[in-house]
Amino acid sequence: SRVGQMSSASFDAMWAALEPVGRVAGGGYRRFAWTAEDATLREWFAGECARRGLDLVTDRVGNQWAWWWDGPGTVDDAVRAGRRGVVVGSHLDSVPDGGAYDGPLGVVSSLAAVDALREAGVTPQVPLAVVNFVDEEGARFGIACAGSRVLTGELSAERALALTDADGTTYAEALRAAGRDPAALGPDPQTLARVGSFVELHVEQGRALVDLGAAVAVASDIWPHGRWRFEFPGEANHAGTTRLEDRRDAMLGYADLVLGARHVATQRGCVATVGKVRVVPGAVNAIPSEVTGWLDARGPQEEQVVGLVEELTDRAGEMGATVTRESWTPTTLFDAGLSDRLRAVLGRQDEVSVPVLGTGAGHDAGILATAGIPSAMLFVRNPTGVSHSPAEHAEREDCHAGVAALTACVTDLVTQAGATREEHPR
Ligand code: HGY
Ligand code: MN
Ligand code: MN
Repeated sequence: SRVGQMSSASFDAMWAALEPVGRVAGGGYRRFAWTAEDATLREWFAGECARRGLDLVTDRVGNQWAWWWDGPGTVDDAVRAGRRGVVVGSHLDSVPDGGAYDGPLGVVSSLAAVDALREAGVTPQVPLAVVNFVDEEGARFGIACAGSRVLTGELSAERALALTDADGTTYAEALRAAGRDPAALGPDPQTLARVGSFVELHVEQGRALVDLGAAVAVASDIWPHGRWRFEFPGEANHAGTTRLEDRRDAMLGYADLVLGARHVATQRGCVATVGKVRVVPGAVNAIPSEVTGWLDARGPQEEQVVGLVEELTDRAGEMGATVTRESWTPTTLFDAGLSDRLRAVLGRQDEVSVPVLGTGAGHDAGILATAGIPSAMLFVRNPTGVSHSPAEHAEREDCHAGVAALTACVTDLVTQAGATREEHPR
C-alpha cells in the first residue's frame, strides 16, 4: 500500500542514519548511557521528533517522550479528561559490542508508525507518544532498565546516582557531564500519569519466530531474572615465588562460581552466566587479591532462580565471598486485555494466528507493566536468533512487517480510545 511503502521508506532512511552511530570494529555497537554516542543518539531522536512536529518532553530521569496531540488542550488536559496516552518506543543504548536491532528497532519502527498514521490520515483520539528510554541495558552502570526503574520509583535516585562505571565515574558525574542536573533525578509520576498503555516493539532474542515461519509475535511474559555481584577475597602475592600452600588465590572462588552456575542452572532448569568479571590487580604474574564476578540468572519460575542463587551463594560464602543482589525482576505478565487486543488486530490484518511468546529478556515494557501500566510487546523475527551480539539481525522486509503491525495496533488503540487504564483496572 501507499502507506506501507511510505513508512517503509521512512524506516529505511532513519535506519541508515542510525547505523554508523556507536558502531565499532567487528560490527558491534557501544552505545552506553550518558556517553558521547548516547548524546548523538538523543540528538538524532530529538531531530526526528521535531521533523514530525512531535512535542518532545524529557522527564526527570532523562527519558525522551515525543507527543502527538492535536488537542483540545494539552496532553495533561487530555489526561485529566480521562484520555491517557498510547505510548510506543523502546531504547537506543546497547550492551558492549551489541547488535543493531535491540532497542533501535523499536524506536525507529515507532517513528515510522507515526508517519504511517499521518499518511493514512489518522487523527489520534488520545495523545500518542514515542519514547526513548535511557540506559535500558545497564551496560555502563550495571542496572538494566535504569531509566524506567528510576521513572517508576523501582530504583531510587539516591542509589542510581551512586552507581559507578568501570572508570569509577558516578551516575551523578555522568549526568552532569551530559548537561543534566543530578538533583533532578527521581521518580516522575506526572510523566507516568500520561501513559494509558505502552506497546514496545522489539527484535526477538531467540529463534521461535524463525521456527514458526512468522514475522511478528505478541509477548506473554518476561521470566523472573536478576543480577548478583560475587566478590571473592584473596591475598596479593608473587605468581612465581609463592608456594601453593601459601596462596589465597581469589580466582579459584570465581572459577568455582562460573562452573557452578552452569551446573546448578542445568539441574534447576534455569539459565545463568557470569558474563562480567573484574580482577585486582589483573596482572599475569600477580596472584589476585580480589575477583568480582557478576551473575545473571533467569528461569521460568521465581523459586527456581531463587534456589539457584541460594545454592551458589552458600557455596561462594564458604570461600569467603560477599554476595550482593544488584537487581531483581519478578515474573512479569503483560496486560492480557491489551495483548489480546493486539493479537486480534494483527489476526485481522494478516488472517494468520499470531504467535504468543514468553521471553527471558528484560524490557522497559516489563518495568512499566510491574508499575501497573498496561503494557504489551511485539517481537519481530530474528533469523539468527542471536542477540547482544553483532550477529543479531532482522531482515528488512520483517522490519517493515513490524512497522505495519505496530501501525495497525496503534491505529486501533488511538482511534477506539479503549486503551486507557480505566479499561484495565489493576
Ligand atoms: O538483560 C536484559 O534482559 C535486557 O537486554 N536488558
Ligand atoms: Mn538487550
Ligand atoms: Mn532491548
